[in-house]
Amino acid sequence: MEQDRSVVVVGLGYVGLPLALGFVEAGLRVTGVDASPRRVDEVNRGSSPIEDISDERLATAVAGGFRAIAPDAAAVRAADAVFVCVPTPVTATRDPDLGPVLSAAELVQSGLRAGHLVVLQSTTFPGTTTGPFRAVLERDTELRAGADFDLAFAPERVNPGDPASSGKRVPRLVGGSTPGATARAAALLRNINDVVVELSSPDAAEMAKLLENVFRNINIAFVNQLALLCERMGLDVWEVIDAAATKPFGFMRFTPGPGVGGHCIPVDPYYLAWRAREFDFTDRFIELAADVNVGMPRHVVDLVAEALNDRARSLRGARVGVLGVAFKPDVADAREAPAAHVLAGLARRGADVRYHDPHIARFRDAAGVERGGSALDELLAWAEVVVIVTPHRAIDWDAVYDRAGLIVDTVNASHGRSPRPRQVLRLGAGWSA
Ligand code: SAJ
Repeated sequence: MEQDRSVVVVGLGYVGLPLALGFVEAGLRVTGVDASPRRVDEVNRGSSPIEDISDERLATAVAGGFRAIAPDAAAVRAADAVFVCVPTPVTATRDPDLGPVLSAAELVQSGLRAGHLVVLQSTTFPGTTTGPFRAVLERDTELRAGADFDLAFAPERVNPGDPASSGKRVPRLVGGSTPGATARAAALLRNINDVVVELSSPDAAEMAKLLENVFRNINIAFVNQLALLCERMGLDVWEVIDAAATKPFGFMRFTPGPGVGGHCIPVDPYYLAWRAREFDFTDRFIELAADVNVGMPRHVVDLVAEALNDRARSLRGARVGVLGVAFKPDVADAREAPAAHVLAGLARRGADVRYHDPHIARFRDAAGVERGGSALDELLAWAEVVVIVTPHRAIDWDAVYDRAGLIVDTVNASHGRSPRPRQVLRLGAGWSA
C-alpha cells in the first residue's frame, strides 16, 4: 500500500488547523477547507485564529504552500485522504446536532472517488461514522466504504490553552470500517503522532473518546456536589481534595467551580446519553452529572446573595463585578461558558452586573445581553462585590485582594493568600477567617 501524501482537512478550528499544520510540517501536501470565508482569509493571511497556533507557525506553513479554500469538490477528489474536523454541538433540547458533520459529508461525497481515505475526527456518538456519515458519502454513487474507499474515525485529543497537550507525543486512536482502513489511517496519522492505537471499529474509537470526556464531566460533577455538601457541613472542600490528592495511585484530582464550559465536556455526554436511549438504556450518571454541573452557576448567584447579605445588602440593586468570563483560565474561548449563566442569573435577580476579562472584550450572557468588558481598575472601584469565575493568570490579583472589600471566590483563587476576615466567601469552604 503506497503512502498517502496529500490531505484535505475540512474544518479549520482548534482541531482541524493543528491537524493540517502537523501534516504540512510532516511534508505532506495539504489543503484546508472551511465554510467561513473569514476563516479562509485569516488562515491565508497567516493570522492564526487559534490561540495554540502562533501566527509565525501558520505563516511558515502558508509560505510553504499551505492554503485554505472554500468547500470545493475538486480539491477533495484530488487528495488521497480527507479529514473532517467540524463541531458537534447539541440543540436547545440537548440532542446531538450532526448538521456540521453531515454538511461536511456532503462536500466529501461531491468529490468522493475510488481509493479515497475518509476520516471523521469530530467527537460524536458510536455509530455516527458507519451510520449517518457513511450514508451521506455513499448516496447517489456506486462507491461503497470498504470495497471502494476506506472509512475511519480518529478522535482528536487537544486540551485548549495547553500547547503541551497537542503534537506528536499525544497517542491517537483510530478505528476503520475494515482492518485495511484502520491500518491505512494509522499509517497516515503516524506522520504526526508517535503512538497510534488501532481499534477494531470506528464505533470503538467513537466510544473511547466519549469515555474520556464523560469521565471528566462526571468527576467534575462529583466534586461540585461534594463542594455543596462541604458548605453545609462546615468543611473546606479544597482542603479535602488536596488531602485526597496526596494518594499516589487510584485517585485523579478534579476541582469544583462555577460550572463546566467549553464545547466538549458539557456537550459530549449528551451524545452518549442520547444514543444510549436508542438501546433502551438510561445513563443516569450522565443525566445526574449534567444536572449538578448546570446547577452550579445558580449556586454562584446564591453565594453572591449570601455575601451581600453579610453586609446587610440585597442582591437587587447591588453592583457586582465578575472576574473572568472565558470557559476556563488563560483561553479566550467563551463557548458554553458558565459565566454566561452567572451574569444572567445575577441580572435576573436585580443586580447591576459588569465584568473584566483580559482575553474577552465583549461577552453575551445566557439571556442574550451583550456587554463590553470593564478595565480591572474601573471594575474594582465600581463593584461592591467581586465574583471570581475564571482565574486568568493575566489578572492583577494583588490589586483584587487589596482593593475588593467583598469577594466570592468560586475556584479557590485566594488559596495561599491571607484575606481579611469575612472578605472572601469561597465556594465549598465558607468565609475567610
Ligand atoms: N473544569 C472543572 N473542574 C476540573 C476540570 C475542569 O470545573 O477539575 C471545568 C473547566 O473550568 C472548564 C470545563 O470544566 O469549564 C472543561 O475543562 P477541560 O479542560 O476539561 O475541557 P476542554 O474542553 O478545555 O478540553 C478538553 C480536554 N481537556 C483535558 O484533557 C484536560 C480533553 O478532555 C479533550 O481532548 C478536549 O476537551 C476535547 O476536545 O474533547
